[in-house]
Amino acid sequence: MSTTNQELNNWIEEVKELTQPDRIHWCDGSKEEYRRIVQEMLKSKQLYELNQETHPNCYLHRSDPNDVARTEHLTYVCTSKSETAGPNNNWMSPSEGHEKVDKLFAGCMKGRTMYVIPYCMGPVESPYSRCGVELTDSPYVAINMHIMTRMGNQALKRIESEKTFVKGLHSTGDLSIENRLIMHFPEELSIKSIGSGYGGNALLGKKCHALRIASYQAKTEGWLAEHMLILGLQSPEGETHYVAAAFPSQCGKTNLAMLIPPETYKGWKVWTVGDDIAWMHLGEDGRLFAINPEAGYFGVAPGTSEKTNPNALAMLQQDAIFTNVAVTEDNQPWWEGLDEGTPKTDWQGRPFDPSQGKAAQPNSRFTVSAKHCPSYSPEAENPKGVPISAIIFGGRRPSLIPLVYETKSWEHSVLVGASVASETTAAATGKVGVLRHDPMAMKPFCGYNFAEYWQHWLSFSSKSKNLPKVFHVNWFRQDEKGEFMWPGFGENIRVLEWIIGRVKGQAEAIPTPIGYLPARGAISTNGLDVSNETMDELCKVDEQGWIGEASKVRTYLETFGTQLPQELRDEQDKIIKVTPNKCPTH
Ligand code: OXD
Ligand code: MN
Repeated sequence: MSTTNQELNNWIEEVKELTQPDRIHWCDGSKEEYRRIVQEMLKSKQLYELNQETHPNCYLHRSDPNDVARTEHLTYVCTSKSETAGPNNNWMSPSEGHEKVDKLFAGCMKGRTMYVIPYCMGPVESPYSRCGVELTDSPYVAINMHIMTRMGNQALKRIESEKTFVKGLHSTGDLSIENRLIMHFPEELSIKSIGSGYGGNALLGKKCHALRIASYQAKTEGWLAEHMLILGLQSPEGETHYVAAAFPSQCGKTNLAMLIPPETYKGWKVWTVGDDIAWMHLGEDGRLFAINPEAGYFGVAPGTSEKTNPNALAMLQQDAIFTNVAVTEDNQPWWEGLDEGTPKTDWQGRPFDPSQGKAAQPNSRFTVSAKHCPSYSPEAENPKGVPISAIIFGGRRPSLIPLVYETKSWEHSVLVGASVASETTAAATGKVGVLRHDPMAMKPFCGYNFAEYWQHWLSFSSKSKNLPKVFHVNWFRQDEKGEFMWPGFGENIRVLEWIIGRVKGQAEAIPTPIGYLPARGAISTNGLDVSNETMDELCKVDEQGWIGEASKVRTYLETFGTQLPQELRDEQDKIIKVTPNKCPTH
């Protein structure tokens, strides 16, 4: 196969010369091709068949144990000026970046097949979608890209007519950390990633393209590329409001996007548009419209259960790829948190021995087509996207941060987004449970300087009078015994109901210096085992605590120096000046 796009042909020739693959396989995106690659991987033991009676077309992949998460310290943004990348990114000059990484790519595909994967992020017909081509020597990447993107002929056709695409070069290299680099060249619209087969490092359409490169493009072109789920909340009256929510990795985006309302919420329904990434553009009426650039879910397996996410369990019964989960006696996939089954073999293929750690790797994953999700919204295929009524920020915060509050203005919203902090999780290598600043949940994913990114967010208030309302939530508050105070999961619909109530001007709130908090009783606890005292605690403002929080946030924001937008300082000053004695409790 070849293409009429000369730039693509030339680039493939260059890469061929550099990496020296034995064969080149142009992916057409057909089911037949997917099946063929799976068969080859089964033969070479890069995939294992799971129980085909309980889980038809489900397979297991086991990664190198040193390659199970994103490696942020080896991820770079290579721009001509270091200020463009900002203090939030590791930086290298493009010439140094290319030189370093090309040395690793030299001859790395000898004996291997290079897959050419044209892909489209977003519905192929959408004006907001963007294409890319990934060249990779990993068949695991090829089959995952089949699920996660619209790829093959349909994408190539669009590339040929549009004549632009992001160039992504990937090789698993020797899988060693010493020879691993994940490099982004936003000014050239290109990515070079070597030494890892892990999703976030290797499925280049996802974090590398749809967030790091796209956020840079979005800034230049006036839109937003965000680490956000998109859901539609349908009320018993049949009205649907769309919400976009940014939480750091492993903080429950997939669970919230697929929420099933509890018994007491008869007639309510959550529609899933996306679980990880939102691209948002201003519509003619000034509303923000969002598309999900992905076509599948690369979700965290541990903790996914009948209680936390029944829709996810249902969609994982067929056609899914599992990575680094454990296996039961009868060869079904297993992970911690599942109610049924016991692990026989751990994620590394050893007989399970609890003294050696968890059965499933804490960042073990599933890859599955979005179309298998019972709550998948038909609107996810709408080329125009869905209108966003509310944006939610949140993180894992055991103390201080209330269950929910609404911001006071767009400028305040940007400050609240910029102030997001969360405990680290197993999605990236490093210690878990450490509180770190993660503005807009984009710390690992913003492809340029956060100071400019906040300025970009601020600029929307002068472009539209019809922007979504903005909220902050925290599902993770703990009491003095370390127990979660809010039940979370399906019960989070109670908070969504209040949020949409605010959008409609109906739900009651109390103004405080940090924003609008739910009035007592405004969030329904009907049928819930949560006392009024706990609700009061979850919805109060601890003045001293907030002064301390504000000072930590200020210290962080000031690391961006003179580039920090003054509006963020002003917004914070407003809170600090009025906080003592002005925070009503219920
Ligand atoms: C992800 C992540 O895989 O955020 O979505 O790490
Ligand atoms: Mn994510």
